[in-house]
Amino acid sequence: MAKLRFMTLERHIIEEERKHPEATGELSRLLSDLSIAAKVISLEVNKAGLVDILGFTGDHNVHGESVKKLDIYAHDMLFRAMDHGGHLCVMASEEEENIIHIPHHHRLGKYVLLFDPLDGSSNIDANVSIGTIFSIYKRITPDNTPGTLDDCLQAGMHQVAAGYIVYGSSTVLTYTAGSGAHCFTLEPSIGEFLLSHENIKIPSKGKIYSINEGNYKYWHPGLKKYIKYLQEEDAATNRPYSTRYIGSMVADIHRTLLYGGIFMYPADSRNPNGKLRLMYECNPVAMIIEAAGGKASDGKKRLLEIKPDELHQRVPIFAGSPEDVLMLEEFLRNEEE
Ligand code: AHM
Ligand code: MG
Repeated sequence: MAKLRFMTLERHIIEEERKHPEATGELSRLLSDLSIAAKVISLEVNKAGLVDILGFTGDHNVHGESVKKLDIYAHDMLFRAMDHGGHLCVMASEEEENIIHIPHHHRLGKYVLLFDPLDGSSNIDANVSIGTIFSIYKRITPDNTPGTLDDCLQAGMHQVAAGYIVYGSSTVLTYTAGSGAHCFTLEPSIGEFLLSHENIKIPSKGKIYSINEGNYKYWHPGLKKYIKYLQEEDAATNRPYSTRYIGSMVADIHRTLLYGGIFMYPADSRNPNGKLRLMYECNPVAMIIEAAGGKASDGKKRLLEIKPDELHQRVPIFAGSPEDVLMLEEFLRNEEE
């Protein structure tokens, strides 16, 4: 097997930025600050099974010390790592109702950061993979003024970079800054993210579908037909598909990126906009999937083209191998007619 280049995340980001002669290095420094927050969160996530954290605010660990809920801890850590770098003018987090201003004594930058500090947090207590998701835009309001809600409410196609970190059997960071999606694995003893997959290409068609099938009763008829179709036997189209559903979007998306197939969190009769958040979860993941040659849709159109109306807006998502997403869209369309 060909050996990968020995490449740290830091060096990769700098090399990527050098491809753009107009770049100032600010985005590189921003991503590098983010990776430091990821390392600290990873450390805390790994300790979750050792001490009696178990994810609940107000609990006490074995030493009788009160501990923060892990998702609040991750939120605070990201804020503290990112507020003073001078790269950002505003942030928004899935854990906070309103936009987060940069404290006035820090320098303001030209970027906007949105994040889901700890996605899949219902899985923490079972030692199942969870993750952090981030999305970066350039501000649209004038420089050197505090960022606003308008800076945050941009369509996903305007993201300049996006990524996620999966805290799993190892900690893996995947990012794109527009040209390709790249994966790095944390080497814990030296504390560095090392390149593990460069320029990932998602298979054009997969063999796995990923959805919470317990909601079957509430689905759109087109979706029911599509899932039944995937379960039928047909050697020519590689069916039946297998099903895998972790219930942590980052982990389900990471597998989809590497193995192909389709991840779905649809709208249904109880949740007409689905469950997952456009700004914190779906847009960044859609940017990564597209950078790897995949597709991400709300069932009808390209997810990255949705113009958001509110920070915590939910959206149905279907993301993965291009042929699988196109087929799903066709099933949904056929039932509309
Ligand atoms: P969270 O933001 O509260 O962690 O919820 C998001 C998670 C996603 O990671 C995952 O895809 C989805 O919720 C699973 O939801 P469900 O339990 O309804 O299948
Ligand atoms: Mg989430």
